[in-house]
Amino acid sequence: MKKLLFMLITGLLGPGAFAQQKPNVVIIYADDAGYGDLSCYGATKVKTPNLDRLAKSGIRFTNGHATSATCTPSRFALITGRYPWRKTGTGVLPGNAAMIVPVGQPTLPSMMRKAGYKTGLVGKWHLGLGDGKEIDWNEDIKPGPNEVGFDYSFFFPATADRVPTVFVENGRVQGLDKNDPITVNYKEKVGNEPTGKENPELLKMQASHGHNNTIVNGIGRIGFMKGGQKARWADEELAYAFTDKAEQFIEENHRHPFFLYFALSDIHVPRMPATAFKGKSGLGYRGDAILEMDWMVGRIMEKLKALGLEKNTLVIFSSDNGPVLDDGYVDEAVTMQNGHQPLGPLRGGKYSAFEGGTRVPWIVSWPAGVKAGQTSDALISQVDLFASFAKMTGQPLGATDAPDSFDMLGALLGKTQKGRDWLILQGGPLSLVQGDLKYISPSNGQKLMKEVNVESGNDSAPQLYDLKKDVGEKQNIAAEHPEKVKEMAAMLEKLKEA
Ligand code: NG6
Ligand code: CA
Repeated sequence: MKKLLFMLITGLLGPGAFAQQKPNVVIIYADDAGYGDLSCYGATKVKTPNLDRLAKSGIRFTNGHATSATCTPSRFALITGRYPWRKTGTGVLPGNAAMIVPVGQPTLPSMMRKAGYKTGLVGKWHLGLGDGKEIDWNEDIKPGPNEVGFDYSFFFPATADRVPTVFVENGRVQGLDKNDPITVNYKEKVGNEPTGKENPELLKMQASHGHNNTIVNGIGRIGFMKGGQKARWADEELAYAFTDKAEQFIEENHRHPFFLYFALSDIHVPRMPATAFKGKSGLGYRGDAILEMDWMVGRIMEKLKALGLEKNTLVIFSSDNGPVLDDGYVDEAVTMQNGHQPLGPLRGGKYSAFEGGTRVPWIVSWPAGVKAGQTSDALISQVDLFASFAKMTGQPLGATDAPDSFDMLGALLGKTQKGRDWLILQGGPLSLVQGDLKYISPSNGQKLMKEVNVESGNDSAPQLYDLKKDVGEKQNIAAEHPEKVKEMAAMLEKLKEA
């Protein structure tokens, strides 16, 4: 009888009727947003009302981490459930790199698809494209996100400062004129368009370091390109273009459970926000980009509300690595800092082994499943989202799937404050966090990365910090605890082999 009733209702309402019980999942993944860049994390010089509201409606995590202090490796971990440093070639990729996400192995989106979700990527990809042969930007570009689990994708290949500066939709460059084919080269100049190096007078924003190859939209890029004139984006439209596509994906798929990975370009360089945001923060374009980022979050929340989905949608906001002020352009982030503290109480920043490299804003909201108004100190990593969502959606994981991903669903949903017992972090050197202690392995690189003005965390001696007492990592207590240092160094080695 029950079965009959089920069949009848399913027949009447369609297969989505029951599946819709599962929450939709939206990961909003900012680029280079620091722990102190949001007002709900203590920023006072800039306001992020939409993010603050999101945090109030759910949980604000104080000890949530990206796996790494740069983009590509953090994204690799998020998508594969595997630590990036286990695989070579997972550092920051050029725009013409081959895809590093293995085809045919389970990924976070392919797992969600198996669980009955429609899956979409909108925004920054930066995990490579193609199989290693030179990419032909004028044909179907494969493999890419659609071959590793996304039903839909609209993205730019690498970063906003790397060529090609075009959108790719489901493997095709958007708006490409066949008579003006695209060529990309990261070794030498192609075509005869001006470069930042040869023609700095043509730039609307000067480079402080690097970024002096092909000029697109008045901005010097990393890498050279020619062709595709009509397909090139204007930086000022990135936020609108991505938000429109994200909304469209939600609109088109809201009758099924959907999984949207919304990877923002903000607040990465070149910071060139929409004109509407320019000058609005009083902190230069970096602050204006924070306002734009917050606006994007607001638009997504409004869309969910308009479709009646705000209660049963789990929204996560986080960032791929910590903050940096001068990342290669003269954009007033430094001169107009005006007291803003992108790191909050942390030390280091983007690229760094100190907490500022990987400890990032992390908000979870799901009104139907998570109690509002919580703060959690649980230690969690983005590498854990794979196993946690597998648990949530009832997907079994094979023995070799997502090997570094732990089921942290209880912590993510605020059922417990207990997170991981330990976590490996990647700045330059690897660190091991265990309980309150953090061990940074010795390394010989420079201590201060001068161009970006970030403390790397490199030291030829081992470092040990008590994060509970000293989240700013000011007191290296390694000399007082030689046994602990030895133990944690050995544990890190063992975990690396595992
Ligand atoms: C660096 C770039 C920096 C940024 C970074 C990647 C220079 C001088 N610096 O090499 O601007 O693009 O790579 O950032 O070129 S990430 O957030 O994608 O990891
Ligand atoms: Ca980044």
